[in-house]
Amino acid sequence: MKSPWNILLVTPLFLLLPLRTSASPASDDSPSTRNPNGHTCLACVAVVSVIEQLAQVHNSTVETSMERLCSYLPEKLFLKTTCYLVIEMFGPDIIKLLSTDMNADVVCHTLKFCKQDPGQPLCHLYPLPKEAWKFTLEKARQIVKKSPALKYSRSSADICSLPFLAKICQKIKLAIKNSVPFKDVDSDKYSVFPTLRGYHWRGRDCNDSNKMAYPGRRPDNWDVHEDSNCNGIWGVDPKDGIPYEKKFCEGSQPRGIILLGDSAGAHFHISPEWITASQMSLKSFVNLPTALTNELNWPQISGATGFLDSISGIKEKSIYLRLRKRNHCNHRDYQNISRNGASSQNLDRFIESLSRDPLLDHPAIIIYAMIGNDVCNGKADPVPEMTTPKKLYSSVMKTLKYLNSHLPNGSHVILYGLPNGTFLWDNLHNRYYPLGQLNKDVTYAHFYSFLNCLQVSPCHSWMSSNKTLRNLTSERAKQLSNTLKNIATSQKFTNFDLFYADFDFQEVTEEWQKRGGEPWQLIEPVDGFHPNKVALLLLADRLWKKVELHWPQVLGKENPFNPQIEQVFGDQGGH
Ligand SMILES: [Ca+2]
Ligand SMILES: [Ca+2]
Ligand SMILES: [Ca+2]
Repeated sequence: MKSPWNILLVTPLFLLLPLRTSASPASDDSPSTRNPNGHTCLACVAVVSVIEQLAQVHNSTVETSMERLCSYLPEKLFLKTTCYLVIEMFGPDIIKLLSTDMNADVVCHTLKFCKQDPGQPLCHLYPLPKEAWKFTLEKARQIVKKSPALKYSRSSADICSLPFLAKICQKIKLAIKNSVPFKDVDSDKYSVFPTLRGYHWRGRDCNDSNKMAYPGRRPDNWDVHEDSNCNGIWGVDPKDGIPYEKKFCEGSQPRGIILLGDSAGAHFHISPEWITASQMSLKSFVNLPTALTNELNWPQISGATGFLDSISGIKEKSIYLRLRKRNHCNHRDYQNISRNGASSQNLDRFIESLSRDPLLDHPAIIIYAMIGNDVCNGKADPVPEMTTPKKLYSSVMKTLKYLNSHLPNGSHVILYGLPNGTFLWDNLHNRYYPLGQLNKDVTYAHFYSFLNCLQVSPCHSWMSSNKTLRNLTSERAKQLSNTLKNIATSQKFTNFDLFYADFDFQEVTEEWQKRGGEPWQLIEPVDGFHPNKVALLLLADRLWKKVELHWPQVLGKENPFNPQIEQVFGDQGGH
């Protein structure tokens, strides 16, 4: 093991971050422009905080609390093994430092996971120690002076240099890079495997050894012999000799739903249980391997393409489930073409992962929802990095031309506007951040400023105490929304009609409040940025109602044969 500190990055909390969160560029070639130590520092502070707080909650030693944390982790993806390796390496130092009342910031600076570069501000999550920072740090350094762990180089971070992790790392990287399923025997871009861009992202392949059988295609010979479009409907009615696909679906105008989105569309979510010591148990990390192999996204329960029963506690359903309910012939016809960090400026790097044959497949509803990264980034000066209306215009036109040559005639494209993100600061800044709840010492204002200091914020300009900057960002977002609106009203394409819809977060919040909810309950607690699953479903509900009212042709008709389909085919083979 030539660089054992990398192990640390593979413990769950550490993995959350290097995989790039929402505002990171979708490309793999631009990390040089970002603070290379930022994510490492953030991850270290999170893990050390959890260890410290577990000790506090259970009134145990630091050593016991580290073992407790590792014991909670699943064996899958070598998470538990890796955790024990990490405590073997860094445990003795962490024990020494935490037992002399050093906090997580001091520990991570002492162990050199956090670094203050000359001329740069000191980044810290917790209030600074009472004694001068330099003095405290010097004291801490003396404590671990002869530690072997300090000798290892912390440069050239690569989480995947460990032999036993190389394989899984490669799989995840490949899935991110191509945005197509890792396991796909017939190469039709549909999979029988859930994660690694499999059927959590697009309808399950019902025959993975036949590339002419996949969700969304027009049935081949009315699916007399096999289910060529994976909607679970095939064969011939013995009573009259008519193929079921013809009988139930002909003229029902089937259609699929395709989202072109960012981390919000893919439902980026870090479970608060993973960093909240008081709630942590064996159950907390059960879903971690699934999340990691989905790039920390949960498209299977997202607002656009979610197909699993929602555990959100609200009755609203995803756009896909509503389309399926309207016409059971649409079963499994969904694609979530989203990426963390996606924006109008980098969509061209993965739009080719979209799968639709203009001649063989049914038309589709495409939702273009790049809702944040054109105005959001983590730079110290975020404004110059924002997309201009002119740049947006030309990249969206390029995307639409691409779609026009790849979509079946009769498709529909909806351009979704950008939100006004000032609600983030307004609703969160004085609330306690998950890591700050136990001791009431870290608010979202502190957390945001820590992210901004490290230059790893998903959206420096909205997650900021600077009101002028927040307003300027909203102003730009509004200009970009107007650009999208102008495109939708002025441009015509041969293979689809084009619409624009506002991102109605304000309205959704008001509706939520009418139900007795609070606005902060709609925001992801750990990143303090993304809309959570409830917000996504409420937004989907709002969009659905708008489309149904103004452009009902987009959704198609209700299929009168739905009850018969249920009777003959049950759940149509599930999802
Ligand atoms: Ca396949
Ligand atoms: Ca297939
Ligand atoms: Ca079929």
